[in-house]
Amino acid sequence: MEVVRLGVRYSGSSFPKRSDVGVIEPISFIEGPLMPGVQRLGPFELTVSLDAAGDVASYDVLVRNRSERTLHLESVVLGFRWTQIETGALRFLRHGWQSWSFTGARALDGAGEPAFPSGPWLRGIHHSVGSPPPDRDGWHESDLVSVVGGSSSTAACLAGVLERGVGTGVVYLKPDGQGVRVETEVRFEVPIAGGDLRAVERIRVALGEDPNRLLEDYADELGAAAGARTGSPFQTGWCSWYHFFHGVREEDLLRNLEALAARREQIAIDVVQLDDGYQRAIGDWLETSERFPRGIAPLAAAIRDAGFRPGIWTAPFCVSVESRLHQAHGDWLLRNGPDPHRGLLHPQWSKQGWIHVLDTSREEVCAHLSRTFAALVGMGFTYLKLDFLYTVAMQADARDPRLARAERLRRGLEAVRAGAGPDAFLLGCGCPLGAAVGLVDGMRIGPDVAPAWAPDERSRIPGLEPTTPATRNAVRNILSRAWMHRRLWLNDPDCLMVRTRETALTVAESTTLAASIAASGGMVIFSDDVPLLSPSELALVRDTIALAREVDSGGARGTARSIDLLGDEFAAGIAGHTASGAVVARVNARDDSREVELDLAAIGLPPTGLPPVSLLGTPEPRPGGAEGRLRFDLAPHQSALLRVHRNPLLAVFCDYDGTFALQDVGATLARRYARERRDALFERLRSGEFNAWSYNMELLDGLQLSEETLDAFLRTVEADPGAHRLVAWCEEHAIPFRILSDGFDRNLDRLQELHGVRFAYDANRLWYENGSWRIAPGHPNPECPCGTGTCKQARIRAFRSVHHGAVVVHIGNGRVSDLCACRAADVVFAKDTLAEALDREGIAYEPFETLNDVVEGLERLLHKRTWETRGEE
Ligand code: 9PG
Repeated sequence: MEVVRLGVRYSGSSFPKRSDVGVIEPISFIEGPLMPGVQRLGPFELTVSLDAAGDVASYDVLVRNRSERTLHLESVVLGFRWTQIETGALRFLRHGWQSWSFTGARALDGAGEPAFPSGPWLRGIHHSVGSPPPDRDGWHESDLVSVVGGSSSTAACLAGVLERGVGTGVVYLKPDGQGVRVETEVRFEVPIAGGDLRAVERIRVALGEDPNRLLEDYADELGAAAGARTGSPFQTGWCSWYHFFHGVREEDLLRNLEALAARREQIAIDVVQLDDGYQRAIGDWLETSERFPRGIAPLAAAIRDAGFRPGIWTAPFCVSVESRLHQAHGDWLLRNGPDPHRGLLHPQWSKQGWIHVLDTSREEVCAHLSRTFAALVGMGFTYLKLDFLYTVAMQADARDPRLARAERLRRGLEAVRAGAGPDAFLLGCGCPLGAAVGLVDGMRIGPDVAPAWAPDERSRIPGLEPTTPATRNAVRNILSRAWMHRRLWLNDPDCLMVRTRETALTVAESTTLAASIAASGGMVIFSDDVPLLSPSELALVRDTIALAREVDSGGARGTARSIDLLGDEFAAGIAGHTASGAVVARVNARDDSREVELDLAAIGLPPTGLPPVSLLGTPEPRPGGAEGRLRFDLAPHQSALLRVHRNPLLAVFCDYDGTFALQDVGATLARRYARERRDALFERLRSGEFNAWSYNMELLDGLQLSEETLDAFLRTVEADPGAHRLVAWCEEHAIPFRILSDGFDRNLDRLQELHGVRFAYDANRLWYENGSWRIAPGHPNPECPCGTGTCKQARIRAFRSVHHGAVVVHIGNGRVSDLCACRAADVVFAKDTLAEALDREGIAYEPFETLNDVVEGLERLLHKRTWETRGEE
């Protein structure tokens, strides 16, 4: 990697004009060499520090206006040249500015970024700049980050901006002889007073072999620096938008709520989210249209009483002229010279079509946002979909021009968060990606899906084809932005739709959507009219949820990787890895039938002797010649989804209550909140009149314990001092780790979030209905005398049947469910009543006090096992 130049784009006039094509005039560009230390460039002094380690270099730059006048600071440029390319045509990841923007691979040809066929205002909706600077002619452009590589080599180069909500990063690239010019440009677009200093967002340049790996490492650094919120539980839900659209009525929501409650056995989801269509006007989020005559507060209550989490859509920064907000505070808007700024054109939202945007550089606007979201959360809406967020970060005039565009977004989101509180789930949508890290819990990572594969020809706007609502467009971004998941937030791939009526999607197409979501491990929110779904369609929702959850629980950070990310506009597929295998989608995004290949070894899945299993009814593979190579015949837009197993040396199963956590959640709650019943029932359990699950049903089903009281109790539960280390140790050694619990999913989800740890688990189900507990067994086994809701032995046997040769470890403390597990395990770590029971039965075990002791025991076991396995070869 060569360093080329350091440049500043600025204007000597403190209030330069942005021309109607979005270009600042008069503008100057000055440059010097890029090197650590202090240098003067025109009226600026720049201080560069470099932190280089191996194949990664990080640059921090400070810009100071050393003149006495206020200047306009447009951007700071760092230029490099990458020369280590081996062979093959160059391709790069074109990453888009906001959620909906195109993200896919392109050829790094000499033509540069294709000219945008519509005007700069429209271009500015999906690109961080409406018009690129004229000197960027012939350069390719990527927002935030890019990675470039040779199509037939294994060398790749990443350049990315570690945005912190001030500057907006763009990466420019162009071929240059035998190399590639790679430049980052951090845009401020703010006045800088004489003597003032601005810190440029850190720049990361890295070389490596695998584009996915480079992006993951970049996202790790960005997430850590920006305090990314990555610990929310796996999200499942239903959304009104993609069936009812703007026409949604209260009765549609209530009918679906009822249908969801009636089908809870088949599909267990958490969130029920009302989308666009309920509000009185854009901007008036607390008032409803005539289709919601009772307002939204009773809906939140109905959703909650039915046992779901209430969710609602807003476009927090958008304002229509019809709104009361506009009437009362027409002066709160971003402007464009004399006119209010236009954030979008939406004839269904406003007669005049144009939608205006709140100016979050005003304190009173932020206070209004906080109040609005406090009110929504107060009603019970704790899942908040925040849409059209890009509008506040477009090029526009704010009351305080010193606030950069990204800062306007950040201020606005901070105000929403302040009102909504730390526990609300904020979902960004239509949101510039870099600036939102650390504020949102989930993020839409692609264009809208639609009940059609391709964009509607009739509403075609030149330049917007890759971003308009279309399932094809959504799938493309699911495949290309997998690396963000649980590094920056939880990825929202947009809604699953499985219906076969009232849709133009074929079964192959909706299954491709399902397969891409499943293998990505992202959120699963579905959007169909539930009463219309057939049993097989419901099964597709259920299976997609189960598979995505499995991938999501495969690691603390996202484990899904694009297959051949740079090979074509669409990646070839996506592989969601876990320590015990992978869920792999191979996608044919093309419009013709094709025979496609999948090289399992190339995606890190060595052969195990067990054939891969086709999922979601997708095509079976054929052997593809060499070992580990598979072939599929795929129809247009069809995918194959496979489960591939691994053969780990060890597998670790662990009890939760009293083992992973110090307290026993269920037992403590029962003693505290149902003392008398508990004592009586416990006697009957002891005498053998009840089995463990009937005891749970009698005691806990219908338990009147408010969600707030439960949460307050869960906050007091402590993890074993070695718990984090145990999970990390297993992840580091690619050893499957799974909690087997006769407790409840809802509590385990919350405790993972509270403890900042993530694991896969099997457990029983718990939800709230009308304020009381409802429970259902997770994995009962009528054949087993354990009588629990989740038979641990059966779970272990199921694992063993597809992972031959693994030494299975169980860790536990209880004499019922854990004793059952021990009968299927090879090695047992035990304490408390489990240890006593094993003593009585003469079963060998290793005693332990904390999970730190267990890690040491596992360390010895792995050592021995590695040695033995090598010996056998
Ligand atoms: C509600 C919808 C849904 C959806 C959001 C967002 O480019 N466009 O014209 C465009 C229109 C709508 C849109 C996205 C893009 O959808 O992503 O989930 O909430 O708003 O109006």
